[in-house]
Amino acid sequence: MSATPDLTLWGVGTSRTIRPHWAMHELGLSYKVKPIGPRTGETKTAEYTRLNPRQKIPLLQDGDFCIGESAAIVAYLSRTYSTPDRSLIPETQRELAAWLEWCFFIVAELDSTSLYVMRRHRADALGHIYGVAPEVVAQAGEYFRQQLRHVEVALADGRTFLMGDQFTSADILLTTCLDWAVAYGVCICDNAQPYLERIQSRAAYQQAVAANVPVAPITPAAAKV
Ligand SMILES: N[C@@H](CCC(=O)N[C@@H](CS)C(=O)NCC(=O)O)C(=O)O
Repeated sequence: MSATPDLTLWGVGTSRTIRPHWAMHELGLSYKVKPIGPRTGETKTAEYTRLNPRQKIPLLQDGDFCIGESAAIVAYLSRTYSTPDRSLIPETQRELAAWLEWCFFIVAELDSTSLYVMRRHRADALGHIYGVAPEVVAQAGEYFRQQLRHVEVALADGRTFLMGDQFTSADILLTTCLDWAVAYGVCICDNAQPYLERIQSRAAYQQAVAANVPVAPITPAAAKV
């Protein structure tokens, strides 16, 4: 690996695209941005499809290496570019396993099974494609609240971050889901609210929010909410 990485991040404007922006700001990495947005047709161009046949954002190019899936990109950045001073990943094997457990839990239960289901079936989001289904949206919101109890239990011991004293990329994944839930009017639990405010005060979070803004306005149906 070269001393100065050649990083390009494709994608802005959603709860998934902000994750790698944020990880790179936490790690102090310089990178180029290709500000393509969701549902704009920009993920379907020949150039982009060659890089990412799945035609989804975000996508990271690190030199000649490409990786998609926001959680995988964040894990890759965490493992490749953490330093003793700036680390997004725990050190011991067991802590690493617990970190992975949180990452999979957040992506599977909070993002895919709850929030993305809401997105697909809300009238103001992708309901025009997948069908407007208020009952499904309500159930998915309730499922989110149930699953969030596991986070609340973990935070109830007074820890600062999901893994304790160390901020890791699991916190990046969780915060983006909490932001998304708040935007959808899902009540987040008592311990999650102060946690969210604590994390949102991080400089790297605010830099990522600024970096994740689309160049042209994204229509409500395409945006994260
Ligand atoms: N599981 C993927 C989901 C990526 C995804 O669905 N991205 C959407 C935007 S949030 C997308 O690119 N949709 C295709 C498009 O907008 O053209 C991840 O976390 O990266």
